[in-house]
Amino acid sequence: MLVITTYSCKEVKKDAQEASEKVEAAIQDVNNKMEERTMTVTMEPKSDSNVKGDITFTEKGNKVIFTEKGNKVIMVTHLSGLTPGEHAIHLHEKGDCSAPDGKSAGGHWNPKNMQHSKWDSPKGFHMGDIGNLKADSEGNATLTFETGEWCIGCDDVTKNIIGKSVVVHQGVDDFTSQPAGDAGNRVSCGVITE
Ligand SMILES: [Cu+2]
Ligand SMILES: [Zn+2]
Repeated sequence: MLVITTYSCKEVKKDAQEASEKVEAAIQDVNNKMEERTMTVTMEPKSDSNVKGDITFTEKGNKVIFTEKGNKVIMVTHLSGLTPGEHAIHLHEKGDCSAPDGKSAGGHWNPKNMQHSKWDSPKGFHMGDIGNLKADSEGNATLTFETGEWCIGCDDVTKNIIGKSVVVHQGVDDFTSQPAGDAGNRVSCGVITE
């Protein structure tokens, strides 16, 4: 009896071991199919400012489980040369930062024809209405923003951020004034290109 018990105990352990190896292999398989795209946008000074830095956009998701619809884009912004305090940051509709005042970037990216507002406002908002970031006493600012409403290079024109630009303003976005939150001069601009 004792021998049999020991034997079946070993069998159970072996089965458990095999099962956990199978689970690990399945997880590995899913991870291999995880989609991750990263791109960096260089922010250049505009309107005679010194505001520069870079922004990375990373799309993370899983085509197998969540399909592309469940993907998220994470935006990490690092800027220097700002005046201390809050500054508006948006995605604008044209991927053109050539004008010295940044106006070549056009208005806010608004593919769904909504009013300007705060991100996630129930009244609607522009797809470019990221909001404000805060610079410290040295003029440095960091902002991490994450959303499932954007994609990097997908077919949905209401989500695809490629070909748009990032604009940082001298002033604060009041989330109310139309069409752009009364945020003042454009002090930094960068084009989102593949
Ligand atoms: Cu703007
Ligand atoms: Zn807006």
